[in-house]
Amino acid sequence: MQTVSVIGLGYIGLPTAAVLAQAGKTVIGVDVKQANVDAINAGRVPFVEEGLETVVAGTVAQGKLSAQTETPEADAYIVSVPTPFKGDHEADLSYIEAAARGIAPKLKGGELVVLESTSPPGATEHMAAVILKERTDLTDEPGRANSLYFSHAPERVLPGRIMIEMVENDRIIGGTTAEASEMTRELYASFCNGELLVTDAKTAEMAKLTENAFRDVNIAFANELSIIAERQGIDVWELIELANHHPRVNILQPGPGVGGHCIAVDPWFIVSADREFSKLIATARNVNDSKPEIVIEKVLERAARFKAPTVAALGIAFKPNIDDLRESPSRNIAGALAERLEGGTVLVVEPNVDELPKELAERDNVELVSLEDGIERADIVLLLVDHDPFKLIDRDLLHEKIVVDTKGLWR
Ligand code: SAJ
Repeated sequence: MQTVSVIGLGYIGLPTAAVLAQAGKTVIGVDVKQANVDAINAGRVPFVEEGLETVVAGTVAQGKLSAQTETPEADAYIVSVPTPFKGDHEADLSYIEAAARGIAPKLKGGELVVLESTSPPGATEHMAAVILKERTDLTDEPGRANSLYFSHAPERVLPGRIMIEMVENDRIIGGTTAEASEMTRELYASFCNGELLVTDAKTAEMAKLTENAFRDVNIAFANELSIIAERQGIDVWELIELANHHPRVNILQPGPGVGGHCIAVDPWFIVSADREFSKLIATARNVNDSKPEIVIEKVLERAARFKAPTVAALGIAFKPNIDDLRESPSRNIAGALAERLEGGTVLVVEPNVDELPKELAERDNVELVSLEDGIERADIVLLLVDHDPFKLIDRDLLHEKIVVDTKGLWR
């Protein structure tokens, strides 16, 4: 497996392509966006991820990494495309199907096709079925000249630490056959120093969803506590800190809601696979999704005493110290306040971006401002994300302000 094609050059696909190229493979990345393809071929990365651009620039210069819009012939394919929702929180597999149809005509027999996208149970077999339907001359029975090999190898890297975790994390590998698992293990061993844990495809799919559902349920517990504690007049941060001294208690941190494209999404794939028995997982999702409205109402209540309230919304990324605004509860809170604050203004402070997302930019009562400017002009300072620069502010600046601190940063 010398030539590897990575389909989908996003937050996961591009780092995967880069580390494979760094490990000596010839990597041809595929993306539908011509602008991304051009950027990568020029050694540039179309988004922020610590340490990635150096590896992309280096491997492109060495001729080990290139990008194109057409699926090429390769020894192995890694599918890393989005799995968004459709209908009632069900997984939309159309991007996986499109990738599979792009790969099918290029196959000769002997190739490995790995699904990396987070997927509901059964998606790897579905991808295999799409390819085999197009190529009735090929088979998934191992050991023949015309055999294909399919597996799932979910990524588990944390945005902001992708280049480290891609190499260091243990990895789950689930083939639809033992032979497919073994080929996948061999491919990932070329760059992954973590343990490579082999199972079947469906268990691998479920394992990834389970990890994120576990975290979501734990955050929901913290968020539920934050609601109860506030009503009881208790500081939730102190409460959690104290409880966490118990040797077997480790509660996560509450906040304005759960964002990103993983923790807020993946648990629904378990729910949609078995609605009847996923009660806890579904409830946790709903608790976390209820948090933004609670924050909005608290700010509206505080703002009622002002004729033309000005709220500084500190942070609209989905978590600290990144520029990723996708599925961000803070961004939605800023938008909702702009809409619902009568005669009000929202000053967005987000040190990780240069411009506001469209729905905020097009409102005339929303501005992107510096931290100093935002605090100075605000009646209400609403802390939404615990970005590092917010930790260090001079607390005296907050004296005259109404402060709503959703992360307990300034306790
Ligand atoms: N959050 C809290 N309280 C906490 C921790 C997080 O409110 O105590 C919020 C964050 O602010 C954010 C959301 O949860 O809005 C998710 O952030 P995160 O840091 O928990 O996770 P992600 O989405 O960046 O990455 C997760 C990781 N999964 C786990 O930790 C189990 C990562 O390892 C996965 O690779 C990634 O999902 C993915 O791609 O699935």
